[in-house]
Amino acid sequence: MKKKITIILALSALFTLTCFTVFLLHSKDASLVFPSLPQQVVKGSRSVFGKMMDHIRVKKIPDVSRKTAATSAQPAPPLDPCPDSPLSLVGPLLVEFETIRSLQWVRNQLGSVLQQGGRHKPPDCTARQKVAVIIPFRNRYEHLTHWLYYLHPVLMRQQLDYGVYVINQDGDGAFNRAKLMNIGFVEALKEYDYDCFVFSDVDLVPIDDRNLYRCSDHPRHLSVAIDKFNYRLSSVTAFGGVSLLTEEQFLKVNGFSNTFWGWGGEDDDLYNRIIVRGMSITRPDAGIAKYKMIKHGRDLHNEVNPENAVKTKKTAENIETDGLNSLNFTVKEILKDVLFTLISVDVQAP
Ligand code: UDH
Ligand code: MN
Repeated sequence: MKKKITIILALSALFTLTCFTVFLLHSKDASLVFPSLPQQVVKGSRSVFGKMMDHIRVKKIPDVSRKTAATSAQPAPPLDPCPDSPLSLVGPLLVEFETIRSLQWVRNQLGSVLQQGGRHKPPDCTARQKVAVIIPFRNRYEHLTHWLYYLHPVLMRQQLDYGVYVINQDGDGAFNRAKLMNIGFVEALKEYDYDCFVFSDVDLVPIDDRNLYRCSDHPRHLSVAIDKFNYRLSSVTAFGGVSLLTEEQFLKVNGFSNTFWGWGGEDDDLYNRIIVRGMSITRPDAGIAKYKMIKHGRDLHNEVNPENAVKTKKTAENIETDGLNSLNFTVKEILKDVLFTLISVDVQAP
């Protein structure tokens, strides 16, 4: 009899344990089962950079949808459009890169007001534009930290509905800034209905927040006056550094060329594409469109490529077949930091 009871008890304990395991495995919150699951990894295998980012704070976004449904069936009334001239702009800014800033310190400063992936929108009005900031990147962590520290508050004051996309070239093949920009455009659009694209170097920080990161009727060049060039525009056709195009404008020029490997030419080629497609460029006033460039030398695997200058003479021949419509790449990894979305890509360097 005693033996029978023991067997029954053992069997029921086994049954309870099995049920509990099945429940956990089907639970939505996988972290209950796998507490060490790296939640910030969205896709693919983990790079060295991914491992470095393991301490990323994954911000919990409260589930307000259910609460709203319970309290009222009415959706919130739409907010008024934000003013054309944002009211909280301050004008000239103090910008310096001597202070040592860590990514974690910047997260501590700004993380609480941002949404995962480096997103933000004005809480009290509807932004005039949905802006994706695309940054071509490889091994410039220090620059990225300064950039994030200064740009997030500026973009917030400018009342944009924006997201920051760092497009990291995987491997050490020849750098291709232009192709990374095209990839950023395609990948950002998969995520949100952006209507304006800022293509910005990681080392350019505006020193006046009246320089609005907003698109206009024609493609727009923002980095007019850079300290490195004594705050003077290098040429009337300059279009590198920080430039903005709407989705429509970027599609019209078939994006950047994908074939500018190494340093130089891709920005002039984009300028030519704009002219070939019957548009012109606009710029803010040089007294406002001022920038500091973080000091740096030339990077490894981004040497000047003399073939690039030759290619800028052939824009009209190439625009039809070289660009967004011929873009090939592989996404290796997508990381969601609170300060930015990092997309590591294989650009198929030669
Ligand atoms: N970039 C990287 N990693 C690289 C190369 C380029 O992230 O290895 C990105 C980054 O966003 C950078 C942009 O590509 O801001 C443009 O590259 P750059 O900053 O090298 O271009 P710039 O015209 O450089 O500023 C000119 C070479 C400076 C040499 C100065 C020697 N006195
Ligand atoms: Mn630079």
